[in-house]
Amino acid sequence: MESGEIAILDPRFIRGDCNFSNNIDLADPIGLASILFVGAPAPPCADACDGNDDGQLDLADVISVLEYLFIQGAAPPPPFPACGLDPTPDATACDFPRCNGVRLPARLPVTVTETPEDRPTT
Ligand SMILES: [Ca+2]
Ligand SMILES: [Ca+2]
Ligand SMILES: [Ca+2]
Repeated sequence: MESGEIAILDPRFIRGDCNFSNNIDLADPIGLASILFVGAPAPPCADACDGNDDGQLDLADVISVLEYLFIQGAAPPPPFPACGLDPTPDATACDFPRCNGVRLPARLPVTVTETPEDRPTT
C-alpha cells in the first residue's frame, strides 16, 4: 500500500451479496428491493448488488438472485461464490470492499470508554 489513507483497495465482493453478510440469502434481494423501491440507502458496494452484472441495479438483479436461491436459477456471474474482483468493469462501483480475507464483525466496533476505577478515596 502506498499511503495510509483509507483507500479503495481491491474492491472484492461476492456478487449478489448485497448486504455484505458474506453469503447470499433472501436478505440480499430484499435488501436490494428496499434500495430500489423504498429508498433505502445505496449500498457501499453496488457491484455486489448487481446480481446479473449488467452494470445497473434494477429489478432484474432482485429476480436473478431470487431465481438462483429458490428455483435453481443460474448462479450469479463471477465473482461468485468466492470473493473476487469484478471481471467486467462498469458504472457500478464497489467503494467499500469487504472481502479482503476479513470476515464481517457481528457488530461495529464499539469505542471503549475509560471508566475510572472505583477506588475508595483515602
Ligand atoms: Ca448477503
Ligand atoms: Ca444488474
Ligand atoms: Ca461488472
